[in-house]
Amino acid sequence: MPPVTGLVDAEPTAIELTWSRTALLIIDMQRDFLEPGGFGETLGNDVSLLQSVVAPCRAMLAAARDAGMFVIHTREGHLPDLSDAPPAKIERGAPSLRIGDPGPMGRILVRGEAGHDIVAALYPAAGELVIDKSGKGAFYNTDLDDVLRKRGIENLLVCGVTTEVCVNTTVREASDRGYRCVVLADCCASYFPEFHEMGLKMIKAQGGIFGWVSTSSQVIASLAADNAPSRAAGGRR
Ligand code: TIU
Repeated sequence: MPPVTGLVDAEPTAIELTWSRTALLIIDMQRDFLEPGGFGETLGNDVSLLQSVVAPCRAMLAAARDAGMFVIHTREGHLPDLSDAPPAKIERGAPSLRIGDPGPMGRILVRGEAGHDIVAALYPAAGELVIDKSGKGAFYNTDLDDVLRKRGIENLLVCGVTTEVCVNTTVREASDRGYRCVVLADCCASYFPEFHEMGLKMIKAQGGIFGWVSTSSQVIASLAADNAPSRAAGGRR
C-alpha cells in the first residue's frame, strides 16, 4: 500500500494528495477516438496522433491498481435509438459518417458497438467504474459526482482524450464542483498538438485556475516514495 499522502511535482505548484481521497479518471480512451474507422476519423482527424498516450496511461493505470486507488473510465456515446443525441450534435460539421451511421467498427459513437469500447490495452478491470456519458463532460447527465462524493474522493488524476474537448470540459466542471484536478500531460492528447499544449496551459495558468498539470511518472514516483507518516502512526484517512 502506498503512503498516506504523496507530494506530486506539478505546475503551477507541487500538490500534496491523500491517496485514499484520490481517484484516477481515464476519459474516453475508446476505439472510436483512437482507431481508424471510428468517430474521430469520421470528423477528419488523424487518429494516430492519440496513440502516444496509451503506454503512459497503461503505466498510470497499473500503478493506480497496485495502490488500490479508485479507478473510473468514461465512454462518450449514445443509446442505439439516439434519443440522447441532440440533433445539434448529430448535424454539426461535415463528417464522412454521422453519429449512428454504420461504420467498420459498428455504428458510430453508439453504446454497445465495437468502436464504443475502450481500447484493449486500457480495458477496465472488475470493480472499476465505467461511466457512460452522452456529452463531452463526464458530469453531464451521469452519476459521477454522486459516486465520488459517497467515496470521499476530493482529488482527480485525469487522463484521456482529447485534451481540449472532453478532458477540459470535465476538468472545468470538476473544478466548479470542488475537486482538485491533476491533469497528466503525457496521458492526454489531441488531434491538434497545439490545442493539447494550450488546453494544458489553460488549466494551469493564473495559479492553476482549473487545476494542476503533472505527468504519469511524477505521480508514480510519488506513489512509490515513502514520504508520509506510517499508517501505524497516523492511520489512513
Ligand atoms: N472530437 C474531439 O476532439 N473529441 C470528442 O469529440 N470527444 C472527446 O474528446 N472525448
